[in-house]
Amino acid sequence: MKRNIFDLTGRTALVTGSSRGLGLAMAEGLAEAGAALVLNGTNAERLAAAAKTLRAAGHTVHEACFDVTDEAQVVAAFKRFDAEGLAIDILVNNAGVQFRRPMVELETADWRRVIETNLTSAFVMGREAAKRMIPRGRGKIINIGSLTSDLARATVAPYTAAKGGIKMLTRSMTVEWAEHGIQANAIGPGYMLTDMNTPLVENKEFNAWVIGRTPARRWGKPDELVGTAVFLASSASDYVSGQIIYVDGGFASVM
Ligand code: GCO
Repeated sequence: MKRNIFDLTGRTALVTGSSRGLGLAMAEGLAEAGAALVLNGTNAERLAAAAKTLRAAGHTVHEACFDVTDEAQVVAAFKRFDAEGLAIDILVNNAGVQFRRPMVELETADWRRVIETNLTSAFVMGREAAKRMIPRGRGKIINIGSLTSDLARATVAPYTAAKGGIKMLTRSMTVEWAEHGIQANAIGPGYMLTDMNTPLVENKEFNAWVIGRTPARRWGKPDELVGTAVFLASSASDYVSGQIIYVDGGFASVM
């Protein structure tokens, strides 16, 4: 029987920021497709709780508690993976923060923090992963973008700049690494029901705007990213690279 091209059995997936929210939802979906997981976060207790739940579901889960914005911690983490014989086949750069403030009121330190977390960390993680993927001749990198990878909204300039950068970093990864069997792509989530967006959901005016502006007339659910994540993590996407796939209820496609 022809192999299931979406099967991730035998592959190991590292998902940054995966103790909750979109990262945890995608990690669970990759595990259900057969992948072993490396969960990442900076809160050891939250990470352990997420790992316990996924292990209880029968999945193979490693925990990697480190800060993706700290280059030394990232380099050390990959050296630990090397020492443990843990080959990262799939990297999902999901870790991110949001900070909403008009630019004229925005401190440079807050700008830098968002850029470091949402963009620079994806570069550093990607570089360390690619150093190991290139000799193996294969790898999957999935960068998590946003509607703001293409569309700007007021008060989220650093997030928008970072997510726009994620789209072009994905293409830079493609131009340098595709010949080595690495496919780098991005997912652009629409307005999703996450902790980060709770203030928006609870704001009646903003909630009404999202519902009216989104053709599907609803917020997205984190597990609605799983299908695209599994596709981009699997051999089904071996000839796809440099793309950003919007999972947004149609938001980015209409005026
Ligand atoms: C915001 C939201 C958005 C969404 C998402 C949309 O303040 O507008 O946080 O940025 O989270 O990124 O794709």
